Amino acid sequence: MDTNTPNPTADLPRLYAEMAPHNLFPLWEVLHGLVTPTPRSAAAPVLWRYAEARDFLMRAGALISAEQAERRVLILENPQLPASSCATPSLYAGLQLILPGEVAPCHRHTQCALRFVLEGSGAFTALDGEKAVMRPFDLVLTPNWQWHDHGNTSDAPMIWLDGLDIPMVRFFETSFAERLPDMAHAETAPPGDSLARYGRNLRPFAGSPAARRPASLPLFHYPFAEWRASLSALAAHDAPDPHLGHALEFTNPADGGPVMPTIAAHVRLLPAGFTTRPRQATDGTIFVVVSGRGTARIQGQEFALMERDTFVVPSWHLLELQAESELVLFGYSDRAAQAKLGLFREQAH
Ligand code: GTQ
Repeated sequence: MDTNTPNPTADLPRLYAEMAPHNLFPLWEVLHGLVTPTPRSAAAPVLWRYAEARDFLMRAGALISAEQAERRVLILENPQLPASSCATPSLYAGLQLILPGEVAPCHRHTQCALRFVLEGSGAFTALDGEKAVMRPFDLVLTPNWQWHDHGNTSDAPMIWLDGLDIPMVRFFETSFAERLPDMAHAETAPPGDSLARYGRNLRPFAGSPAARRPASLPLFHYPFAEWRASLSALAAHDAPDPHLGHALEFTNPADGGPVMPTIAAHVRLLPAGFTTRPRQATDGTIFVVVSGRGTARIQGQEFALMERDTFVVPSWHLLELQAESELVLFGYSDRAAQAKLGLFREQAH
């Protein structure tokens, strides 16, 4: 046989083997997996039952203090993303427990966080020394690089969902964090101060003393009582959107955009008996069931929904929601980041 005649079947594998130690690889073998015609999420649809997770969290509560743990949290990890601490490839979710009398010490980091209260009333998150007193299904933000500590001065356990952009910050390799020497930040404003100034379509009158909060993110507490009343008002006279039900996004009053630079959050209400048409979107979303019962069909896979369960709808998976009783959901996703990067897409069917 002529040894000069190319023989790709034998020679290409040899070429690959010889290149590999030089950190060189053939694109044509992997291109279709890199540049896919539509998103192929690595994440799985998954649901965590609140009652089950709560039992484990309370057991942890008997074994380690919030102070010892710094943050006593059970990570909701996607089974298709093992050892990643991710709920979706870009987002983290965890259930945090603070027992009566406990504090979670003050720190700050470049990750953005939201808290969505699941149980308990009267504990606080303090942001740069201003407390937000937390009640069930309140949304509280701790945007990046702002000091925050948590404390429970009530007489019952307090549990909330932590939603953070930990995987995005890890991807960009931009994590910085530090502890305040003190357990708690000194009080800088009375509880509710920012909500009073910015929470009701108001802002400090031009010429008033300089605002204390950063101008780009003045508001950090979105109480359940307020967002729920808005959903009820819509449901009283509007027809639900066929794909979303009645849906409202939480906004940053400074610019009308999503609540944080990377994370967008919204709530939706489906009337009893309503079923949504299938919809898919590029922002893999983490949902919490606030109230009601129903079913989520995620790319054909069915999950029964009960109050305070958490579930993941991965990128570009078809979602159909069915409400047995009036169903109220909270959801957060990386849509804020995707929109800035020109990547967000959705498709209604
Ligand atoms: O409260 O700052 O669930 O830094 C994970 C990392 C909560 C927090 C988490 C965190 C926090």
